[in-house]
Amino acid sequence: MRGRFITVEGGEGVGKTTNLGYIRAALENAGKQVQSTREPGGTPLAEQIRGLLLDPINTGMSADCELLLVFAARAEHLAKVIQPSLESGQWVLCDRFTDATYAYQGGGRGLSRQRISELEALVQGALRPDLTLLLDVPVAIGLARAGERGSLDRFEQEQTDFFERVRQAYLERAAAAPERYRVIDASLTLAQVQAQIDLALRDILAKE
Ligand code: Z5A
Repeated sequence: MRGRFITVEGGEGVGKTTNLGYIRAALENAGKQVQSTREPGGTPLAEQIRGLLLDPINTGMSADCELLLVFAARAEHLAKVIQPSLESGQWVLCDRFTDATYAYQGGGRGLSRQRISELEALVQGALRPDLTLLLDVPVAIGLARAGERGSLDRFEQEQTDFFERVRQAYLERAAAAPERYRVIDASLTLAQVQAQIDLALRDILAKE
């Protein structure tokens, strides 16, 4: 049986990395084989594209170049990891996917959603996540949490209004398709965040 595709999304410092291991363990405890991966990246070539996207040396990259690099990495990731894993029955747990493109390149950079959706159709065909956990925190909290790390990548150097647009784009997408998204209030304590994640996973696991 084909596996399920779960994505974890959110802006800066919302706690995706912190919670991915927890989500993986919850799925494995339910008897699922899990392939964890991330975007941009997930294959050697796509990780090289990630390097181009995040490197501050590329400040000033055109928004269209950024968009096409994101989808180039995604095409490789889908062909080499996501599709084969799903077809072999594994559950794929992905740190960011195309919702991030709508949020960062659409909301943040102001690119046309129509153009993003055309590339989405070209690269993904009908494939969409079965469940998207959107970890949501006010931008100031996320930036404060992320700011505790060292050097900033090319996206992290953006200003607060960029991240506000990213957040709004995510929330609008979640509101438009509530059957696919679970919005998690990630401003709460880790235990409270993980209780919400448990609830969200219970639904998809119950459908099996
Ligand atoms: N990007 C794009 O533009 N278009 C696309 O299509 C895709 C991606 C797919 C790389 O993403 C960049 O790619 C991303 C968008 C762009 N750029 N940005 N910005 P990434 O996922 O690799 O990088 P990130 O967004 O910078 O992730 P992050 O900052 O590492 O955030 P996080 O993983 O969500 O947070 P964290 O590291 O788990 O937590 C941050 C801190 O908060 C840490 O100290 C935790 O201990 C703490 N934390 C976490 N949860 C809590 C709670 N509940 N309470 C208190 N403290 C907490």
